[in-house]
Amino acid sequence: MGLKVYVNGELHEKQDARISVYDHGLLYGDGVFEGIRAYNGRIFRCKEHIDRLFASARAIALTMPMSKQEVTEAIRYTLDANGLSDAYIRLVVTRGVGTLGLDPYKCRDPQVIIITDSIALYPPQYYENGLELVTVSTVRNHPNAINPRIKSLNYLNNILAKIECIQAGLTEAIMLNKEGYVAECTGDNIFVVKDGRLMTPPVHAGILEGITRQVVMELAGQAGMEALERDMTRFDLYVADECFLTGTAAEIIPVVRIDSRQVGDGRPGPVTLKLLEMFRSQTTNSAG
Ligand code: PXG
Repeated sequence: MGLKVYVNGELHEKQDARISVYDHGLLYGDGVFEGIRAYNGRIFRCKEHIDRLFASARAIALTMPMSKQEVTEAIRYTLDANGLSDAYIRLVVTRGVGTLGLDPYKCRDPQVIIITDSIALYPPQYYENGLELVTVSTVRNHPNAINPRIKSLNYLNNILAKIECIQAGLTEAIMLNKEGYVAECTGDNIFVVKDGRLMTPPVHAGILEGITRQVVMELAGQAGMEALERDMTRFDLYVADECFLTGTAAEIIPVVRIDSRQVGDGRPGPVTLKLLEMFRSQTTNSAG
């Protein structure tokens, strides 16, 4: 039996799981999503992901057709039906079927889709040798246009930045906000270590409030490190002792080169590696 996908309360074989071409999720990118992981059968930071999904939906005036508890149970149900204990969970809520016009109020039936699949892990050399990043010219969405705090189905801002870095031969891009401050990468938050302190851009810089970012700030506190949210320019990245990215898929990935400048000594740094070790012990033990 193949993979089963949850669509509005029912499981379908992957190839039979479908939604309408009149769904505004497709026609307008009108909807929200989450990317979640399960480790050893446990849904990592489940409450935080569900809360963020509901906040994203509220922000775009999409009334969720299920309660938080029902969504959580549906994720569990889908994982169990697929016999998955280590998994990537893609939770998608579309505005639903409407007319060929923008009006979201004509869409009466939001679609809830849950895909659970095996995780495409990043190659181990990313963790061993670190990543190279480049700052791209695509500016991160202005919070008063589409707030990056909304994890919406419209990811074109990030995709345009991704195209730029792939064309430069790299896999991840640094996006600045309209003021020129560092915001985040296309699918990851960014941190630097400077003089023993951890720094990451604040939410007002125009970022997704990453759940891995939050976990890392907690871990830094446990390790007795100061973790600060600070407006940063590229200068702060260039002079950092260490740099790393955080995200559900990436966990914590060291960064060793930015805009052709070596970061620190050009190797994944001790603070980054310590936080990665702490993070991995959270996901392998029961605490997550
Ligand atoms: N910034 C952006 C723009 C993201 O999309 C993060 C930061 C990190 O957030 P979390 O909560 O994951 O720590 C993200 C996360 C995918 C995929 O399949 C994307 C994300 C996460 C998981 C899967 O594209 N983005």
